[in-house]
Amino acid sequence: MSAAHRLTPDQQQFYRANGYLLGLPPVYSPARMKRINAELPNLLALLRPGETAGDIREWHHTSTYLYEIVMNPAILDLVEGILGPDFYVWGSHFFIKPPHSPGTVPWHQDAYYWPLSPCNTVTVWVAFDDVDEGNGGMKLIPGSHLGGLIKHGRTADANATLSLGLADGSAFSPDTAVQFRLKAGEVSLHDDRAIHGSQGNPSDRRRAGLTIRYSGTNVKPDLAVSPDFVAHLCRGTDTYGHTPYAAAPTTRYGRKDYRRNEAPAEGYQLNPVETANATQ
Ligand SMILES: O=C(O)CCC(=O)C(=O)O
Repeated sequence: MSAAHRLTPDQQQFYRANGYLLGLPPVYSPARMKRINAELPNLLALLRPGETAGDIREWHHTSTYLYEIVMNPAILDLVEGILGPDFYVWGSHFFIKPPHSPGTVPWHQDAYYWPLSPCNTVTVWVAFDDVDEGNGGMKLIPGSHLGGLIKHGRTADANATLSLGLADGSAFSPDTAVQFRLKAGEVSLHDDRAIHGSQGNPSDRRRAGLTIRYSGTNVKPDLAVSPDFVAHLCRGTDTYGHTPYAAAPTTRYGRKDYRRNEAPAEGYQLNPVETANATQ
């Protein structure tokens, strides 16, 4: 485990202004990350025919292997610097692009999909591999979280791994995007309204990342839309009582079973509040 790092006022200010943060100290040493990667096949072995690594969503509820990552104190320290002392974790989702895979992630804002209100969610993207422009690393439009939510449409990109996205040039300029570059064991942070996406991976290198979603305890899930929504309190106390909490898992590798129609393939539910308010 790597040494704890508390965000500096400058880092907090940068995140507030730009909607993302890079340049953080690693949360796992190379040796630890190697051991984490060595265990990953045990999780992949639980996938059913037709499923891909992208179907490993919220398995931190059922696998101590992932629960330990989402509860890593070095990660929680970073999140606390953004969300403050009281927050929970509710989401985890692998984005793995094998070598020579065309799959793209279209430009999108996470909050457009999630049945959560208000917008107060941070994603921690944990690099399982070195990621950069060569293997389809993520890109993000700085400051785009400040402009509100934009209506998403069906994407025309046949390689897209999400069904909805924002067309290039629709109310933002992709030329201003920042390329995320991380070493295995490092993380980036991004705001749930920041526009981001990624290209395919033409390289010989795998590009694997685990996204983890943390929300302030003031965030209320719409349980009518996502009746299975459940969280784990990470830090502090929850005086709001909006969110159901689950017990920690006890099995090293366990899969979550999805209810029929529970979630579309991309793993998000459309956010009824935010889609109604989105502007074009
Ligand atoms: O890993 C990627 O390329 C995209 C990740 C993403 O869309 C997300 O964190 O919401």
